[in-house]
Formats: sequence, structure tokens, C-alpha cells
Amino acid sequence: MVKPADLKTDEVITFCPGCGNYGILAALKNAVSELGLREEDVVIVSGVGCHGHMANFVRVYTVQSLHGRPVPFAMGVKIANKKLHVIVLSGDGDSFGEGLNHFINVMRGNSNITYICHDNIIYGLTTGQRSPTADKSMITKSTPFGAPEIRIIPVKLALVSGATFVARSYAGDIRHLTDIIKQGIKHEGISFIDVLQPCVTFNKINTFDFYNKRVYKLEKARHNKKSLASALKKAEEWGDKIPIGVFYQERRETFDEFFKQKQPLISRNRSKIDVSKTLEEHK
Ligand SMILES: Cc1ncc(C[n+]2csc(CCOP(=O)(O)OP(=O)(O)O)c2C)c(N)n1
Ligand code: SF4
Repeated sequence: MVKPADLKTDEVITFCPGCGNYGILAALKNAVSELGLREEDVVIVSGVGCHGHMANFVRVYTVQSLHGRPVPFAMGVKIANKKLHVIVLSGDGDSFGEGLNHFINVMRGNSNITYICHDNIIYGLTTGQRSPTADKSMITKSTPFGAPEIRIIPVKLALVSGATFVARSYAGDIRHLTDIIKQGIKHEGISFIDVLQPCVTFNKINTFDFYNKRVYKLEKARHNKKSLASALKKAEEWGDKIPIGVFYQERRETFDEFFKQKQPLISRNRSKIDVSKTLEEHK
């Protein structure tokens, strides 16, 4: 079995000291190791942002795609070879700014993909502009007077978009995050995990201290994860108490089950397929 240390690459990790991304990196490696997955069966597709650099730091197949566009890449990989475990790493800007349409469509399409959002409530890589998950009142360098838009609540958006596994975890609780990622990977269908990820450099509000005082576990709160109504109610909780854990889970026909894909496309016999006519048409 591959150990977390075996999943280290030779790249120099460029996250700021103390960044919440270190916790996500550790939990992701733990999850791959504890599930006994083979490196060659895991594909990470990231967007562009600080989160996107993580594609360089895990020794599995990885693609760093474009800002806001990890979903089309990930779906392409999954369609070509449904046996692979495909994991999207995205940011709150990547997911809910540039990539919002992809987010909604992949949730309702129920592709068998694990979608992890590094939610630091800020644009980290571009040095601290407002993100769609920020409160109206949050002052940033791009919004010195706050902003008129109310915040997007990732868990709520995933729920109303039709996701079949919706969870939240916290980069400061690596054990909890590891378990949630493992559940997400094992889930048949789309699994969405919103990770509370402190950006120690540009977000001075949502710090480790802020979350340590507020997070509590749904697992210990007798939450019924089969009830969409209960999940939506919990999704609205954001104040003195912030829930983490699995909000909702259901089993529904997946993207590839709908298309009755019995075997990965790459294992189909391609020797009798003649594409010369199509190539000719597009000359
Ligand atoms: C199409 C496109 N638009 C904008 C950018 C500039 N850009 C790069 S990263 C980023 C925001 C990153 O924020 P987030 O997705 O939350 O990731 P973080 O850096 O916080 O992990 C932006 C706007 C880009 N690279 N490509
Ligand atoms: S800018 Fe923020 S999110 Fe990016 S590496 Fe630094 S602390 Fe982490």
C-alpha cells in the first residue's frame, strides 16, 4: 500500500508558511493511502489559484487546467476512463466566479468525481481580492466599501444544484478532512467537499482561531444526512457555530450509468474505427 510519504513529489512547496493548504495536502495524501488506491489510478485536475499548485505536490497523475475550468478537463478524463478516481481541486474564486456554470452542471449531472473546494473566502494567488463566498461587509483591496452581493454558500449551492454527496470540512482538522475525502471518493456520483481553508496572508477574518472557536461536527449533532430539508437548514448556519461533516448523501443514477458505459472508452477496440472521412471533412 502506498504511504502518504510516497506521494510526495520533488517540487518545492510554495504555499505561505501556515497556509491552510498544508492541511488539505496532508489529508488528501492520507485519504489516497488509507483507501489503498494505486497512484496510477488517481487523477487530480486543478484550476488556477494557490489551490491549483497542489497538482504539483501529489505524486499521482495531475493536470493544472485553466482558472475556472477544471470540470471540463475532469469530465473528459472520467468519460475516457471511468475506472480512474478523478479529483477536482478548485478555489472559491475558481468555483463560484469564473467557473460557476461548470459547478452547477457537474453537480446536477452526477459525474462520479470528487470535487474539493479550497474555500479561503479570498482570491489568494492574485493577492487578496474579494471572492463570491465573502460576506457583503467584507472589506478587501478590490472592495474598500464592501459589496452589494450576498455571499454564495457553497454547500447550499451544491444541494440545490442536485449534488448527491455534500460535505464541509476544515483544513485545521486533518483527521476529519481525511475521513470526509475518503467518503467522498467512495461515493458513487458527484461528491462535493467545501473545505474551510484559512489564507493566513490575505484573509485576516476567517483565521484558524476564527474556525477553531466555531466549528462543530454534524456527526455528533444527530444530523439526518438523508434529508435534503435538514441539509438546507444546516447550510444556512454560519455565525457563532459553523457545522462541518456530511450534510447530504443519496444514491442516484450517475453520468456514466445513464450512458450505459459498461467499460472504459479507452478499452474499446479501436482498430476498426475509420476516422479518415471525418478528418477529410475538417481539412
Ligand atoms: C481566465 C482567467 N481569469 C482570471 C485569471 C486570474 N486569476 C488567477 S488565480 C485567480 C483567483 C484565484 O482565487 P481562487 O480561485 O479562490 O484560488 P486561491 O488562489 O485563493 O487558491 C484569478 C482571478 C486567470 N488566470 N485566468
Ligand atoms: S496567499 Fe493565502 S492561500 Fe495562497 S499560499 Fe498564501 S496563505 Fe495560502
